Amino acid sequence: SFQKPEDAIKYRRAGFTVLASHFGALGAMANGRAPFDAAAAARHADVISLVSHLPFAGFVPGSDKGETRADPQVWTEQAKFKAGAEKMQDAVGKLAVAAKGGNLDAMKAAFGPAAQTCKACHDAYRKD
Ligand code: ASC
Repeated sequence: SFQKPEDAIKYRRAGFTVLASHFGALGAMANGRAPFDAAAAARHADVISLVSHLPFAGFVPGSDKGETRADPQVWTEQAKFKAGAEKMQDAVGKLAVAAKGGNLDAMKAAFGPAAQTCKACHDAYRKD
C-alpha cells in the first residue's frame, strides 16, 4: 500500500520505466538493431517477466490526478484494464520463454505480439 496517491503514481511509473528499458533492449536484439547476446536476452527476459506484474498495484483509487498520463477509464473499466494487463503479462511470459531458450527466431516471433499488448493499453488507457 502507499502513503499517498503520488507514491502510487511514482511506483507504477518507475515500474513501467524499468519495463520499457529492458523491453527496448530485448527489442533491439529482436529487430536486429543490436547483436544477439543470448545471456543478456535471458537476463532482460527475467526482469521483464517479473516487472510486468508490478506496476498495476500502483493504480489505486484516487491516483488518477497528479503527475500521470493514466486515463480515467483505468478506474471506470477496471475489469477491462486488468484483462489488458494480464494479456501483456502472458505475452511477455511467452517472450521470456523464447528468450531464455536462446533461439533468436523464436524471440523475434514472440516480440511483436508482446509489443502489441503494450500498445493496446497505451492506446486505450494513456493520454496523448
Ligand atoms: C517499447 C516501449 C513500449 C512498447 C510499445 C510497443 O519498447 O517502451 O511502450 O515497446 O512502444 O508498441
